[in-house]
Amino acid sequence: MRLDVISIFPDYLAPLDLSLIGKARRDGLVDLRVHDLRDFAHDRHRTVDDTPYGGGAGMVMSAQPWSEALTDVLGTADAPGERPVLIVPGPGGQPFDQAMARELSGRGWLAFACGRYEGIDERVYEWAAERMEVRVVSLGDYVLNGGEVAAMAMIEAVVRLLPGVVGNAESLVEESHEGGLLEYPLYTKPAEWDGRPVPEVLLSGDHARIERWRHQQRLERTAARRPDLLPRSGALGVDGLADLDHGIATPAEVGEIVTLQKACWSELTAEPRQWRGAPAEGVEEVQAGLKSWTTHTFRSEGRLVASVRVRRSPEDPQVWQIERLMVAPDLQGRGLGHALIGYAERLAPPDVTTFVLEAGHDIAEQRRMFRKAGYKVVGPGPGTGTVELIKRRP
Ligand code: JD8
Repeated sequence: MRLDVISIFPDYLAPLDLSLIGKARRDGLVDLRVHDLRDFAHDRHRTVDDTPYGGGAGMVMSAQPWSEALTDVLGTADAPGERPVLIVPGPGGQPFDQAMARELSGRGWLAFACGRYEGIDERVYEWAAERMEVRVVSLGDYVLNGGEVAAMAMIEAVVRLLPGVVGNAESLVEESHEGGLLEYPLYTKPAEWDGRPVPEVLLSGDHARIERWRHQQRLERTAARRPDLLPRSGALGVDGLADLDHGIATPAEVGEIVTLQKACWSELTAEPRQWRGAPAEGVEEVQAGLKSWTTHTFRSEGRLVASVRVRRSPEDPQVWQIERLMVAPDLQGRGLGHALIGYAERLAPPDVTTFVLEAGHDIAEQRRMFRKAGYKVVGPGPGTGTVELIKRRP
C-alpha cells in the first residue's frame, strides 16, 4: 500500500517509523512518504497561510502550495493514470470508523492532506476533486490543532488491516465484531492480585461456559457504555414506538419485571393475551433469571412496556435461546412482539445457527406473529405450560 502525507510538520509523523507500522514499512508492505508543504511555497519565509477573506480569527492555508504539493504527489504514481484517494482530516468531516478503515485498506493508494491554522482554502477541495477522489474525514467530535494526529490514527487503523501486518486470524475475528459489541474484560496471572480474584468461570476450563460469560459481559458493557452500538430500540421499527429506551435489566428492576409478567400472563384480564398458560415467575425466579440470562428491557416515558431475555443455550452453544417475550397489554397488536423477536435475534453471536423461542402454551394469538418471524412449533417446552418454537438462522 502506498501512503503520502502532506504537512507543515513532517516530523510529527516520525512515530510511524516505530512498532507495527515501522515493521510494515521495513517489510515493504507499506510505502509511506511524508512531504513538507513548505517545500512548495516560493517566498523567502516559505509562507503557506494568509488572512481570511470576510474577516475572522486566525489564518487560512493558501491554495497554491497545496495544488503544487498534490501535483508533485500525483506525478509520482507507480503506474500511469493511477490516483490516490485524498483524505483531508477535518472536524467537519465524515466520522472515521472501522468500516471506513477496512474500505480504505483495500484502496492501494491513500494521500493525507494535513491542514493547520483555521483550515485550507475551499478551492483546494474543488481543485483536488477534479483530479482524484476526495474525502473529508473526522477523527471524532473534539477539536485538534491540525490534521496530523488524525492522519496518524487513521493510518494505524488502516495499515494494521493489511494482510501480513497483524496476525490474519485476529483480523478475521475482528471482522465479526465490527459494528458489534464492546470487548469482554481481560485477566492474566496471578489468579489473585490485590485481594481481587479472577472470575471463577475463567479458571473452570469449561469453554462453553466461558464463551457464554464473555458474551454476557460484552452485552452488559455495551449497554452500560455504548448503548448506541446495540441494535437500536428506535430501529425496532414499530410505528409510534420509535422512542422506547432500551436497557439490560438490573436487580433493581425485578419488581417491575414481575409486574409486567403478571400483566402479560394474567388470566384475570378480560381477554388473556400473551403467554397464557405459562405461569408468571416470582421475584426469586426473575432474580435468578437475571444471572443466567441477559434480560433486555424497553421503556416508554419511564414505564417498563416490553422485555425479552436471551442467552446461548448451555446444552448446545450453537443455539440462541429467546424467551419471556413480553409486551404490555395496552401496546400489544402493534407489531412490537415481532420487532422484539428480530431484536433478540440480532443479539446472537455470529456462530449461532439456530434460534429457539419459548412461549406460553396458548399461543393462539401469537401464532401468526411467530410464523411471520419464521418460527415453527416443535413441541412442549422444558418449562410447565410452554411451547418451543424453532428457526434456523437465515
Ligand atoms: C484538521 C486545522 C484546527 C479546525 C479551528 C483550530 C480531524 N476530529 C478532529 N478534530 N479536529 C480535527 C482537525 C482540526 C484542524 C485541522 C483536523 C486543520 N484544524 C481548526 C477548525 C476550527 N481549529 C479533527 N480529523
